[in-house]
Amino acid sequence: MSSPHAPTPVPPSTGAPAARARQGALGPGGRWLPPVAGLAAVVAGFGLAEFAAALLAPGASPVIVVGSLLIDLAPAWLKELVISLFGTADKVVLIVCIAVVAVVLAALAGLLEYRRPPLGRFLVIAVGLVALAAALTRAGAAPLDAVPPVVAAGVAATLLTMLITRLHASEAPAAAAEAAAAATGRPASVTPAAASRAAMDRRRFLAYTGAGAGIGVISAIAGQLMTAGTRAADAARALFTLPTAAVPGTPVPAGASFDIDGLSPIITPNADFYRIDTALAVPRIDPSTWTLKISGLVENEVQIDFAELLALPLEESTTTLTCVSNYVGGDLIGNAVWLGYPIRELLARAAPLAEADMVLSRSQDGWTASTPIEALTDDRNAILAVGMNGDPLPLEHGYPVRMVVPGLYGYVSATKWVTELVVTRFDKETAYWTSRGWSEKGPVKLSSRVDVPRDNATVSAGTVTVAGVAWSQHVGISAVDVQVDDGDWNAATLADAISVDTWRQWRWDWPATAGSHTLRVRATDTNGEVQTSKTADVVPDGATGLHQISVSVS
Ligand SMILES: Nc1nc2c(c(=O)[nH]1)N[C@H]1C(S)=C(S)[C@@H](COP(=O)(O)O)O[C@H]1N2
Ligand SMILES: [Mo]
Repeated sequence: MSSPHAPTPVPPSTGAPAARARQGALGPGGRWLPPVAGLAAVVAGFGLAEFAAALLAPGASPVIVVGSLLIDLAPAWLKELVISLFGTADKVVLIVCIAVVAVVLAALAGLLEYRRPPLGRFLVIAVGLVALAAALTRAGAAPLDAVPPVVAAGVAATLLTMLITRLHASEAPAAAAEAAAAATGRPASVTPAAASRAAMDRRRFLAYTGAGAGIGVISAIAGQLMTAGTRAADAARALFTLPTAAVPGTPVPAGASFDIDGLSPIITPNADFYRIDTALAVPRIDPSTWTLKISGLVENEVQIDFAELLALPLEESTTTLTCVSNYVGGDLIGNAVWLGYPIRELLARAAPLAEADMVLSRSQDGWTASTPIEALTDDRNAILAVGMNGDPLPLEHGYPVRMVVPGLYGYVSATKWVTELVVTRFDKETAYWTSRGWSEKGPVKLSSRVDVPRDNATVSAGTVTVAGVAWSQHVGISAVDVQVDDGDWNAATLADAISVDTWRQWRWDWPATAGSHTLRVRATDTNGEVQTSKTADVVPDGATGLHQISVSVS
């Protein structure tokens, strides 16, 4: 019987001394442990990131985000090659490729961390940074989209460090013994206490590896289950072909746009359209489950589903949408061609009672807006919109159905993800923003903006094009004037109007002289009202004042 402190011989190994020392206590097959640790760490990070994405940033799961980036970056010939080889399975092929690359990188990170710490961690963090950049540069990226990649890299790097540290600890005694043996020429030996500590470290290493991988797989599955509804909405939107308009809108006249660099395009592309809402995660509604209910002070309650809405004669209209929080010169404004059905027709079916003066619209996530009933029943194009610039409504702009009401700020009219209209009275109910200090009524104020030159730009003396947009919804713009410093007002040239409900471009050729100048713009509406120079804050019912910019002329 050997004493607890008697050295235990290590079984002779067959490799060269150097290789044996490196292999340490891992024994045959042990060289797989570092790459396996790398994989477990990455699976844990990836799984928790999927879970975080499902909770906070649906649509920003690392695979989707990196995949979309690769799709955008891939040269045209490669895309065509993949599509010609794999057809509609191209996305599956892409995801399989990403998975293979991820497995290789994970194994490599494990090896690097084992052989040359902290290179493995660095590799994981570098890949995380690429995913982070991909997440934040996507069109419509939200700050929360940063969470999944940060979680992925943070969890993977931490777990990898822990696992490899255990692994090194588990083989330290044997490695030390082998090193001593090589130095003394005597057979290598490890004390039983050290050997049992090593065995314990080894068991811990294996347990943590398994636990990490297990947690990763379970969180990824949980994330997938949580976003099943999301995917139904996304898939439905992707398959949805917008019906054609039964009533086409006024075509945008060719003369509505000036070709001037930096001037806002007359129609704002969906990807550039401002977004304002209280939704932390964009509501995802499966349109096959969507209904709109009209109730309250009505003779007949009305309910309509998505298929019924699409079957109605849809109308196209171009309407500018703007936010009450838009400061003078701000960019919370856009103009789109909407496709939808007049709300007035649906309200007529419900037959509102005479006492009703307001419609409280409610979104799927519980946001509300209070709209004067006459704005929804008069002849303006107040619609339940399903299309925006020829596409189904983007998810963040209200898919599948939102309201668009010309002439009113968004907070009192433009309910996205709308599911309910309650016909009621202003003295009975308030809405989300009107119960938080904003005005009950929110007509859009007459305003104008200089787009070119940019504020603080430097231009050369001579003729300088000054241009921008002006709007007076539901009334129309009749004139725009520009003032340089405190000089006279100069009449700008107006582009053609689409309708009184859209903004209008203007331009003026400025004979610019050297020095620093201030340019100021002022619009006049078709009622002869001149835009006020009196400044008002955005609270409670929209900013006023004149937009001015500074330009230095050299
Ligand atoms: N469901 C819902 N709809 C909403 C909001 C919101 O927070 N939730 N914000 C409103 C506000 S304040 C504005 S200005 C417009 C903005 O619409 P957009 O994001 O499509 O530009 O949506 C309106 N509709
Ligand atoms: Mo708004």
